[in-house]
Amino acid sequence: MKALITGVQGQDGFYLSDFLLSKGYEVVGTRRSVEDPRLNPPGIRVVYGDVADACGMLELIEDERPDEIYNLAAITHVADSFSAQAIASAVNYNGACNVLAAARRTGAKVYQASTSELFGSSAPPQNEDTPMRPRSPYAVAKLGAYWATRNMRDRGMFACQGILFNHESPRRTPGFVTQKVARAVADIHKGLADHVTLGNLDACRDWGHAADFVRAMWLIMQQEVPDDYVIATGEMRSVRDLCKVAFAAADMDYRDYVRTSKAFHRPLEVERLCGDPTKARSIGWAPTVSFEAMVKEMVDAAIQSRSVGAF
Ligand code: F7E
Repeated sequence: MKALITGVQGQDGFYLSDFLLSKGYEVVGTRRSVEDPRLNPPGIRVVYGDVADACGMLELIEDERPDEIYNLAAITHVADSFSAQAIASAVNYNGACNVLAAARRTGAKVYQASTSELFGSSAPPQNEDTPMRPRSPYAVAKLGAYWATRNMRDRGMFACQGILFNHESPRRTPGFVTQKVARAVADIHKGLADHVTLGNLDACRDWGHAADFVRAMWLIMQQEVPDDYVIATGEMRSVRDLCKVAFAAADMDYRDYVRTSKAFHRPLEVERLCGDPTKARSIGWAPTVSFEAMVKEMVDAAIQSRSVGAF
């Protein structure tokens, strides 16, 4: 089996490549940024490819002829998308349409990376039937991709989606709150900083581990009938809870080090996300890493990286 992963240099590309290689797949991944070999997952072939470029995607997919395509390429920072609406749309919506259209020509199956941000202001717990009320340009573009995928499926294509809630790991970039906090703990622990400034500490998320969530992507792709699945742990924590657990992992009390600033608040916030993964459980998926273990892994990795001078 041959898989193509778009956006392979991101966190999920790394874990999914590793998982598919362990299953015996040949894996090709696309990168968009200037080539930095340190970002390439080991054991796979990485080629240039931008999902926003319809011709390029068609050529790539026709040349490579993958059996399965995992469309992970996206503008992923929700906060940044408020000042990049057109780019978010070009990549997260048009990009998904380009991948779907090309895959339809070759007969490849498509997994589209969907997101809990679609639920926006709908109250938790959120499942596949919860009304979608997006609250950012990121989520609006992803909602377009969600419907484009469903429409292609209704036209007979194998097009499926995971509606993934937040998922983290030491491979997360520091623009996301878990890694921002983990690295701040490391810096403070090493005496390199004395505080961290965050935004809304009351926002609540359902945080899982990326390694568990990429397994769900593959499982969704192996079903006989393509469908959409919420992937979540079913447990909700606040950003304040995150701080408490992360600082405690290095024997510190977050109240001594965490400050807040309106500068890190979003123009529109998604206050509470907590998924109901009942449908995913019915196909044999369950998370294995607890919130506490995931946060500790991130803090330990950040302290380790700081010790060797790298971030
Ligand atoms: O924010 C609050 C912030 O940036 C989580 C992406 O993978 O998951 C991710 O989106 C919460 C928000 O992730 C800071 O306001 C407080 O309520 O880590 P985040 P996200 O926006 O939930 C979903 C499922 C995706 O699909 C996205 O692609 O934390 N928060 N203070 C902060 N957030 C950040 N980044 N920085 C702060 O200082």
